[in-house]
Amino acid sequence: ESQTREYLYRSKLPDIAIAHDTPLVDYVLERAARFSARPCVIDGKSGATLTYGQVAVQSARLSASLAARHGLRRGDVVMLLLPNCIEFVLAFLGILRRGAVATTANPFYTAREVCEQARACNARIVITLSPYVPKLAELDPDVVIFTIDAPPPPQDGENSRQDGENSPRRKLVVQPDDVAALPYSSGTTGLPKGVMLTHRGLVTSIAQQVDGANPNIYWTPDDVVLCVLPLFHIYCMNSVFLCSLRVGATILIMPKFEIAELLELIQRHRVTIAPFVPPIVLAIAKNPIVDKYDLSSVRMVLSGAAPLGKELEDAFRARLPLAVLGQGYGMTEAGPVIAMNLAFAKEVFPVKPGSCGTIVRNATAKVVDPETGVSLPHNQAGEICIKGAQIMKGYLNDPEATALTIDKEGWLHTGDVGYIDDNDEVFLVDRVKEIIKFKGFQVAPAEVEAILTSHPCVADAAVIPKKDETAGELPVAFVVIANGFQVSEVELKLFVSQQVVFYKKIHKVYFVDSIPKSPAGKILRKDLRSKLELN
Ligand code: AYL
Repeated sequence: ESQTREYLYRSKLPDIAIAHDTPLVDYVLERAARFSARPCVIDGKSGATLTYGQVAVQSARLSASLAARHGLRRGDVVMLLLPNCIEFVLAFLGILRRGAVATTANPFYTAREVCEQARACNARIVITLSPYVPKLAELDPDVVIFTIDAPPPPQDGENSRQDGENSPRRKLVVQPDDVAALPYSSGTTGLPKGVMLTHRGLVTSIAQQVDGANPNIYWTPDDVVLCVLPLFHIYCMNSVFLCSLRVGATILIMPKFEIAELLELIQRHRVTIAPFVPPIVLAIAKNPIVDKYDLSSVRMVLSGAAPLGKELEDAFRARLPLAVLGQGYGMTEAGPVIAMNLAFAKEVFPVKPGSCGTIVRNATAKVVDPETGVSLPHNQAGEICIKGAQIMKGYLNDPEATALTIDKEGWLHTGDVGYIDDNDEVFLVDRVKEIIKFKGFQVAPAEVEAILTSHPCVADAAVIPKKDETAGELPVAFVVIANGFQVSEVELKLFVSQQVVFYKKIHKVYFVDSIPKSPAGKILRKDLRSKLELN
């Protein structure tokens, strides 16, 4: 219980001064005037380009329009239900300029999933495309639906309206502890919850990545950063979009992953930075068409959000020998970046394959025994905990779940099991949380279990991950049929898939007599996992 010595881990990079009190948009666009004529965002498909100057002006205009037309105010929540597109970037910045909050959702979500999130965070406005409007039919009629592909005509005087954009008053509108982004995550247990990321937290996270004399990730205004991962997910929102703005790089937007198109875009735009997830790394490592393209411009490839196997790392390196490949490790609630590969730094450090990076600067980590809470020395595996100004403020309207994740001393418990080696590199080995990761996307077992048990023929259900070569993990279900009822695997799979986005679908149903549970009623997921391995 009482431990004489705490084992704490920090970056090898020195701490830096961070502009904690600056609103996020001012911070990321701080040097934009210097780059104003340079390309900021390019739409990969059409080639349409906006410069930094245009992004600054158009996001301010959109911000003023949301305020003038819809009365958008500080603290209001706006949902972005969009694929990757230039308008996502403009809308996100426009919302935050007002001190309002951007909650992001997957446009492939079913109506049920979209409405649940929009209602839970009391979204006042939804910014989307017209094909997705039917998903919003069940929302309160007061919610404003703003379609960017069919926008209303500008109102008189709207474009000329200054609305205090550059007045000193605006600086006072946004406070550092105001929520800026509200992505949803199920964290270590239960249903998806709104993760409150503040201006201060996000400024800190971006500074930890790209600021300082020796930035952990060294990007310059000459870099072209590929934006193929979904902007609604924190990885791309933070480490691709916001970090690119901060350094003045060009963001090349692709709405969805398609291998030939991606390779073609890399070649055409001389992409230098490629942030990926393991399934994309796998596709590039394995697909023979890669040889048909000139990918020599790529100097840095980041992988994160799910484990990257050592063999895959090697196979990929053989394919793109000129690029530095490394991993970042994060979690939405952690702000999100916890560790980042130091081979991406301006002055690089030696790193090992398989590592998830080194703890980011201006932060502290520890590795604790999940049973006793005692902190552990180098090379011993335990639950990774992180502390710093970058972590979430908490879960929206959920103090209990917040207290389960961030302890009284401010440590965020990740639910990831790993160790930190003698070179201070993080290696993840397991998870002690429920979450399933399908191609880096989160699946909350509790959500799928609730759907299954809502079926009249199902008495009880448990959903757990099954290892898979391409997806990493697949959700599979153990189901207890209610007495006297009959239902097939096919029927249950269909019942779930009609209510969820593709990655939450059930890939296999195992019918069982009972679900193993602890005396307190918690599903013993470990027992089910070992059952799967015997199968
Ligand atoms: P969420 N290797 C293995 N597992 C990982 C890794 C990794 N490199 N990164 C994340 N995970 C798992 O909230 C881990 O279980 O955020 C972690 O708790 O959707 C969980 O994914 C969190 O899932 C970056 C790099 C953000 C990574 C991220 C993480 C985004 C995933 C910014 O630059």
